[in-house]
Amino acid sequence: MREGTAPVIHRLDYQAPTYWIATVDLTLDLDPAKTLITSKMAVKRNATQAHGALVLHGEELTPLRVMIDGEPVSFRQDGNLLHIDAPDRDFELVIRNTCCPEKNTALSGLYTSGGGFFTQCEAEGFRRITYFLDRPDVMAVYTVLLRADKAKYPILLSNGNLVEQGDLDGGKHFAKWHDPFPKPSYLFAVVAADLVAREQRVVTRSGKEHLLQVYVRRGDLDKTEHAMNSLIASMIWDEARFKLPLDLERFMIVGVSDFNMGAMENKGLNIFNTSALLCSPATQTDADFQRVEAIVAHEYFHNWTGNRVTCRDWFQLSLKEGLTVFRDREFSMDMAGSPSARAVQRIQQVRNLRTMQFPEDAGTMAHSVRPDSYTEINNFYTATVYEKGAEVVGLYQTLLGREGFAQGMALYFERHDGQAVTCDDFAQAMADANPDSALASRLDAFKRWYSQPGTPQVTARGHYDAAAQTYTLTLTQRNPKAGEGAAPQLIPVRMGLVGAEGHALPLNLAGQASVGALETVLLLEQAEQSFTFTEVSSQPVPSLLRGFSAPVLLDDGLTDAERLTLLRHDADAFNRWEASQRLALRRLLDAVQSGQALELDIGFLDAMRAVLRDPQLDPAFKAEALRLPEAAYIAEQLPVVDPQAIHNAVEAAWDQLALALRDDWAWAFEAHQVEGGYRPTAEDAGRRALANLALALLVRGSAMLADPVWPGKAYQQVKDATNMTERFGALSALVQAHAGLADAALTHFHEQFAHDALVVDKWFMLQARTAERDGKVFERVKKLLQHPDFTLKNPNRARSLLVQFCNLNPGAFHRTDAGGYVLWADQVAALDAINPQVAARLARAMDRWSTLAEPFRSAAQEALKRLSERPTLSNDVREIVTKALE
Ligand code: 0A1
Ligand code: ZN
Repeated sequence: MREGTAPVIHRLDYQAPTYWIATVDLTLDLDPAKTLITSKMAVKRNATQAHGALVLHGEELTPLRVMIDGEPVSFRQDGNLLHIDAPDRDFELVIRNTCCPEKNTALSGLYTSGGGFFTQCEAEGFRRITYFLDRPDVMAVYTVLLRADKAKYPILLSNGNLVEQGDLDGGKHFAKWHDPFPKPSYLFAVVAADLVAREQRVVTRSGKEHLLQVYVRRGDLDKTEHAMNSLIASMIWDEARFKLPLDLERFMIVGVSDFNMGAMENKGLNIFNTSALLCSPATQTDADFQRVEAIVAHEYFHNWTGNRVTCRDWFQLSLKEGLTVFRDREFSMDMAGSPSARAVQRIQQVRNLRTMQFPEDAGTMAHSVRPDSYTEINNFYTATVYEKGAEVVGLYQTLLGREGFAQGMALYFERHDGQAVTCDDFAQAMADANPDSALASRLDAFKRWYSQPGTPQVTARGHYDAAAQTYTLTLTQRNPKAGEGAAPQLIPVRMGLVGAEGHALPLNLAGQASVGALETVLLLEQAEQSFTFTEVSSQPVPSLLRGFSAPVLLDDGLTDAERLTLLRHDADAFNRWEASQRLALRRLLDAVQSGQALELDIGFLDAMRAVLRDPQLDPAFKAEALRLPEAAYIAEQLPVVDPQAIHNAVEAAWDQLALALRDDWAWAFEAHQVEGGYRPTAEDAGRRALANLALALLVRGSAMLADPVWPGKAYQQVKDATNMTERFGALSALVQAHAGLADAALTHFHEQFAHDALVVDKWFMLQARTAERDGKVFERVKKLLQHPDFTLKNPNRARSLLVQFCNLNPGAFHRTDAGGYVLWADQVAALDAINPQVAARLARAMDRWSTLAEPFRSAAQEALKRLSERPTLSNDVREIVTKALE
């Protein structure tokens, strides 16, 4: 645990290091209690910087000795820095030190899990293995010798290629690995464990052969097929779309159960949380299959966007993360196939952005895509850096087209392969590859997306002049969170006009070449701009921000009738969904703001029924359109937030949807059963999603009507389902409806899957995420903290109960008796003593406390204060609570 106040690090203070490290020869004698590390480094003077002491990072290490060119030298330790009087020239540096993997519960650096050794070095974990210039601009060629007990650790892995292996005395063995690509220390990895691998040899377009391996614990091998298929699909896609081939003979993925994040892109040796890797129809849902595919792709794509071209400093994190999320999204959309399935992907991305990133961008942790300062970099692996960062990369593609974007990527690699660069370098490559584009002429304005925090608020108002047959659209933008002096951002608004009968109107816009097109992209670049369309024969309905063409909050000022037109007729599937959400949102907000009980009107219910019954629409789309907006997104529309009022409105809306459409849900459930064996295709998953939604509403309605039929069916499905999507769907239906059979179903489910940690995580998660009723969910969560299966030591388990409850279940967490906040403060403190990174995520449940209504606001502030007064907080948690109280 680090104590005291850690310094704030500023982006503009960046300086190149005094020394570079060209090569590293590491020897690790692996022992859980005391691992011995010997590091031999070729150190090079950086002539551009003034000479000074060599200052290396090191944390929780015991130094044994330091030698320069073979001679022992003195060194001085100052907190987490090691000062060495180093000569003003190139030299060889050898350092010997030890660390203690089995005590490393923070899971950063070298740690043990399930009897094996694993590493996690991003962002600053390498310094917990050995002393180093642990910063991403120091790129070295690594050779790694691993020595360990052969029986306990039969598999010894590191980055690159295996050069040598063999037996040693005393039951030990060794393996030597060499990675020819210079890399920053955060991409270093080691695994030593008793694992088995699924292997596949593939030949890529260029004719090169590669060995692909997925390593997991014995017994999990049958759950690796989907990951392997996803890896192969990713390789093929990246070569086809961006001409980016695999550059290694061997590409390895390893699963580990104790891991702070989803997965890590270490060069040639990706390490995965088992939750992001293992897949079987019996134990994982359709959503899990999709997530595994996306994360395997994400880590694989990092090999170019992140590893071959890396970040100069951590302020540039979105350079690799925003870009790689963009790439994995494009991949997932291509894999989904049909236009409708692509739209569903986009809908899910936007739902996620609105519930996770929008609140972040409005809250106490708001930061720009390229932040200006941080205390603990681990706190900046955020929805803003990842998801908003990906939206910003998407803006390039919207402005340049697919071809122009691909050319920008090609120039980026031509210029920067093998370098550590900045977001500016990326933007410049995009502009230079497209010199005549709207981007190139507005690059400075565009780059405000990197520097200004906050979600821009766009308003759109249209005026139709029947006599002149013109339609004038006036767009405005403001971004209060970006602060004084913030300038307008470049916002591409993809749009079309829909005629009264639902047909798309041709667009004739003064100054635009594409006369008569049915869709165009308007560039909003000033605080206010008007666009006049001519030859508009009747009053149109504007369909704006199609495909969510920019990450903004749009006030379109449309009436219900206009939204119904879009819901029925818009050529853009995303905006049809958007219309459904806005219709629901308006009703929910009216109820919350008026303090009146929510009453859904016939018009809305009929519209929802029409969506459900529409033979033209895909089931996956229907499931998205019929889902109500999330509480977190509703809260973002309000200046003062009463979480209980939102909860009550949402619950009432579900109740009324359940009862009013009861026959339709019954039809939908029956009509969308999937016959035959399980396939994780978009089409089958869509049918299951709609059937699950229908079942949830049928059970909900039954609970209100005291009708035993649907709960009975759901209970049977929990017992008999042949795949986890249907089994968990039925279990969720019972639990979310607080049905009488819920407890029995939960017990049955737990007994059946008690041996499978990832399924037990789901069991905790469901109970923590259940909508509150009479305080029962809160009581259950308190009881689950005492459950023998619960532990704070495993991040997946801690998250599945605590993050799900505190961060993602506002209706249960925010209590007038402040019970949720007390639980939160206690658990953050307890978790912080074990794993600061995971504790800091939990700490973020209070990000939006200052907009809460009383009595929540004062109680939340009180809990934050009490937590902040604890003397032993980690830097991670301290930064979060300090910012919350600022
Ligand atoms: N770079 C990884 C995510 C990651 C970040 C930090 C970690 O430990 C603190 C672990 C993983 C990715 O984007 O997939
Ligand atoms: Zn990433």
